[in-house]
Amino acid sequence: MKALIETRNTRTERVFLVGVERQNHDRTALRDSLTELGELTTTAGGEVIGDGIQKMESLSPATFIGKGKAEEFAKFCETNDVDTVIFDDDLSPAQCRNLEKIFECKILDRTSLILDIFAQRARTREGKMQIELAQLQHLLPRLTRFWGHLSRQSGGIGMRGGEGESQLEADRRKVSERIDKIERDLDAVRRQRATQRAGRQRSQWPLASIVGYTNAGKSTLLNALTGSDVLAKDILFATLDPTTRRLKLPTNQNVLLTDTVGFIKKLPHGLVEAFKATLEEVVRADLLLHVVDISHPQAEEQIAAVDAVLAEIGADEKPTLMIFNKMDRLDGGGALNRLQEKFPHAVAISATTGEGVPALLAEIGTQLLPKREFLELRIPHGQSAVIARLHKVGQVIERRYNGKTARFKARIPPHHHAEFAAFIVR
Ligand SMILES: Nc1nc2c(ncn2[C@@H]2O[C@H](COP(=O)(O)OP(=O)(O)OP(=O)(O)O)[C@@H](O)[C@H]2O)c(=O)[nH]1
Ligand SMILES: [Mg+2]
Repeated sequence: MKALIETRNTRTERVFLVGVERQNHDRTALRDSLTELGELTTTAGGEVIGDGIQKMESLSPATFIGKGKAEEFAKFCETNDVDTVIFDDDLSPAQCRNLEKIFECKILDRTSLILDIFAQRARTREGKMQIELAQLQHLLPRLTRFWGHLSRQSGGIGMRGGEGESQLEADRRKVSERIDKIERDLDAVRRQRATQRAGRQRSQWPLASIVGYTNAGKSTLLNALTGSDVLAKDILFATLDPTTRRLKLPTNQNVLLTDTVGFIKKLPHGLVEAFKATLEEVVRADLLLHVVDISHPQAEEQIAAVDAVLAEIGADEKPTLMIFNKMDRLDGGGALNRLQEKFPHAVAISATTGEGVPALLAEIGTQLLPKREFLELRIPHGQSAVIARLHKVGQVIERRYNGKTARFKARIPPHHHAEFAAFIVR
């Protein structure tokens, strides 16, 4: 079955952004949020023509911003040939419809925009299915507005759909069938993942997951540590699908390192839901490596946004190593000093120059150490296979031979405990 919502290139859309300044909220935060919305728009292939802010104490249930303000913005949009207006906050389907009547152009919210970028980026079958599901669920109630007089304007950002629109129009049932089908397929894919995972579980290397705000340098770090070549680019959401690589620490300990999708402020809940399977790597990790772009003026807010998503997926209690990246871009130490005070164990690095990476590896080793159990063993010389095995899976710290047995002090991964149980002295 063909996807109902598909990605296709369209001409550069002219976009106007709208933000709301609420009482007691500071203006810089809103400005930064709009700047980010602008970056998201560019990432999606649009061109920002301008933006407008309205100060409001309470939002209008009908039109989100005030009707008068909306009309004022609409006039600007008409004069400047704007195709699409994007709101920094989520709109209800009714607000979308009402605003569309005022603006007479396509109205999107932040969530639709992020979903659209994800749709463009998804590469694996699972990624594509997850995103299509989230899009169908989020956009479906909002799509209705394009069925009327504005149907000509559908397509483009947030609305990329091949045969989609007419199909939707013709038969809503088809959409829910499609949702069912994706859900079934996703189930199958997830079962397959679980099998792969079980296979990996047998190898029992500890798992470390790289998390962080989008564009923090997660993929660059994975590449630097493991010599892989995951796409690392100065765009938002360069990575969608997780990549796992083996990392051998200087102590010879092996770690499975996963790079995955970046987080963002106001990450749509539906998307977190949709990506739960992908993010399972994060949930299952023994250690989280939280990469922060320390050169970003909003570094602290970004840390908070990442923590919020971690809490949402139930991974906020995990042992976490804070990594302050892009040290090479810092000139003054203002934000760095403040954040180092807050996170005294953070490791400062530059993933591009390699500065601080040896210290990072040592710290990862230390953090994962409790994964190994310290044991004293007595093994008869005759059991040479067991002795060889011990050297292979463990780290022998001390060895003494007396008489017919050899005594060892060694660290071994706990899942190998059973193999040596008969020989443990202490
Ligand atoms: N100057 C400098 N740039 C860096 C460093 N680390 C990463 N970058 C750059 O930052 C940009 C984003 O890097 P990525 O590795 O793609 O970031 P990411 O966290 O994987 O981003 P997403 O996958 O989009 O969420 C790229 O242009 C990198 O070259 C660093 O230590 N110093
Ligand atoms: Mg990446």
